[in-house]
Amino acid sequence: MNPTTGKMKPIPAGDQQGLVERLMKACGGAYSAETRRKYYITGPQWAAAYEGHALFHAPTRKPVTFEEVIRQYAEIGIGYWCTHDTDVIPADAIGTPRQDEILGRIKQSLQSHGLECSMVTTETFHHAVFAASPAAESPTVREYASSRLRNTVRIGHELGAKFAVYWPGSLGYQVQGAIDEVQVLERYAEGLNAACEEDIKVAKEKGRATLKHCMEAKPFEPAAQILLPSSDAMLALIFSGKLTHPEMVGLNPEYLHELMWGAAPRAALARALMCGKLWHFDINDGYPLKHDVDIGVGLVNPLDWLNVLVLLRSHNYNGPFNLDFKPPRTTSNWGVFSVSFPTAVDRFITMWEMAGEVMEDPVIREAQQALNAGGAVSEGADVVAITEATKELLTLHELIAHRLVQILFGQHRGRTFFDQKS
Ligand code: 3MF
Ligand code: MG
Ligand code: MG
Repeated sequence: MNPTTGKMKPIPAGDQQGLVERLMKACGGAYSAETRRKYYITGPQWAAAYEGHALFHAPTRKPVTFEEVIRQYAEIGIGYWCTHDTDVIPADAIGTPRQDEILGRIKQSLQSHGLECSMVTTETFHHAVFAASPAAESPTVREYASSRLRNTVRIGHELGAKFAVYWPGSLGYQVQGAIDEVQVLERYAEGLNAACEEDIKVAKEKGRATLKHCMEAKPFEPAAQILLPSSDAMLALIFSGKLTHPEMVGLNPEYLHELMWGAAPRAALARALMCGKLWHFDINDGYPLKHDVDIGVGLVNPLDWLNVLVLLRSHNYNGPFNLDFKPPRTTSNWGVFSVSFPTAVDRFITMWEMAGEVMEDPVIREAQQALNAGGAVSEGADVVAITEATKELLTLHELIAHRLVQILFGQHRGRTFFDQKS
């Protein structure tokens, strides 16, 4: 039966929040704020304050202050907050007494709501000054970009952050030929070096540990061609010999940014883990080979997400899970905090718990042990004998995939749809 056919009585505007609230309750399965706070889940200022605007889109929501975001995160149970410098400090107030005044208000807000600032990041992609990228030809633009990065490091220490993230945004070009890519990359590395040097200095003054500097790649947008399009490209930069402190620089992969170029996100994360550089992780969802749609975690690829979390749990990833998604334009200001964020957090926690079940599952465990034990062959066996020896075992690959889907569906807990044959 299609509920959208037939004449429905219009819902008065004043009744709509109540309806959404009632259906949210009917969904059931919400975690308490206390439980949510146990996870290292971080909420960005920009995600909650996103007004729904884009190149072809006018805003659909009203501006939201950091006080409101912090208050709402606290209520939901998101224990950590992060921000770009210009999300909270207007560009013309950066580095002025106004900045100190704003930082004072942020600290007060965080403190009174029991939140911590986990991460700070520099916006080097939105303002017109970065039209030719933060590593532009003009030395004055580069010096300005460097001063912004250094300033963000100081903000990070002031707010008690442990991480600084760098998404280079417009590091690339629309039309080819004007820039020398090698030179631009070297100049970009100089900016990072300046941030690390500043960090060492400030950390010493404040008696704090240095920040973890995390690079974030995205394959397309906002430049037509991007010089560091993937986490692997970022690893090449880190290990290029151009960084003065490569030990201070790691990665902040974003799930969708890897999926966008067609990567298997799990494999991209595995390469970062192998290099000891998976320090921070932006969690969201979307589609391969499309633009950056920043959908809430688990809404598109829950099975892949389950597998990603199994990998991260298996390798003891203990960094932040940063909710870098965009509440859809169809969600209201009220809906951002009553539906978008709590449901994103709850899907994450559910998938995290399911990943634990996968790791404990006796079927998967026995299948994996058998695969790793391999088949028995006699000494000096030839290629045919070696192949034959594991032939039946390899069917377990498909069986494991089936079992993972069963866990996702809850069938391992006895969920049935109709007659289940024993
Ligand atoms: C862009 C992003 C950015 C980065 C942010 C962190 C606006 O696609 O993902 O979010 O995550 O700049 O530094
Ligand atoms: Mg994104
Ligand atoms: Mg991101």
